[in-house]
Amino acid sequence: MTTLDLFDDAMPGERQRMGTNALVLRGFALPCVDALLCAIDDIDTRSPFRHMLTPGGLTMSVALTNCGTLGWTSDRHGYRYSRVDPGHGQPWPAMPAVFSQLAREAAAAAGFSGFEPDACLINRYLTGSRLSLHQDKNERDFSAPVVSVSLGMSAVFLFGGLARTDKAFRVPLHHGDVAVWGGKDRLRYHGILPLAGPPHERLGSRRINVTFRKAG
Ligand code: MD3
Ligand code: FE
Repeated sequence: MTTLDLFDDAMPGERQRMGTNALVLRGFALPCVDALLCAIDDIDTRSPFRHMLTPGGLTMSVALTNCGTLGWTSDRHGYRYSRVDPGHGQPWPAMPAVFSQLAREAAAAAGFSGFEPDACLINRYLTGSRLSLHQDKNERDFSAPVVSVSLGMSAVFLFGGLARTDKAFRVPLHHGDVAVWGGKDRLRYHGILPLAGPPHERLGSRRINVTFRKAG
């Protein structure tokens, strides 16, 4: 099987189930990509992408920024949500309306009505960047879903189980795809394989992932 075969299975408009409460909405964000990219540029000027340190003292290969009331941060003391950008001590940029509307609509399309995220993490991958297998456990309320939007280069998402050692399966994520995780699937281990493959026509050798959560 070639890489192309792997990335061939997704057509805009398709809904692919990954678990009982986990769904990929193929191409769901395509109609608002221009507005999303414009808003991300604006956020980057006020709270620039940066590589954070893990509690273990390693520099993350993924660069990140945030918008919304609460932003996810990491340093030697651990992972936490913060109301201010630790780079300059000011609040994170407000969540643009195009972001919150997309998150609400995608959550509703997946069966989670009334999703009002207060946290939006924006991850930037370059070729070779990866996110090792982890759980998202820093949020207060696990009953709200997580909504994520993929932009730019395609990536291979690893979707494991509730234990780190459970076998993980691979799900390709493409430009414009939106994924929604709720219920028990919300606490499954997951990660992103090292970014590889051809550059994206619009974003070059970059992948941007925008993740919405109810953190507070
Ligand atoms: C599955 N981000 O920021 S998509 C993260 O593409 C993160 O940047 C990846 O994992 C990325 O924490 C993966 C989003 C994602 C987020 C939360 C999840 C997938 C999830 C929680 C449970 C299961
Ligand atoms: Fe995660």
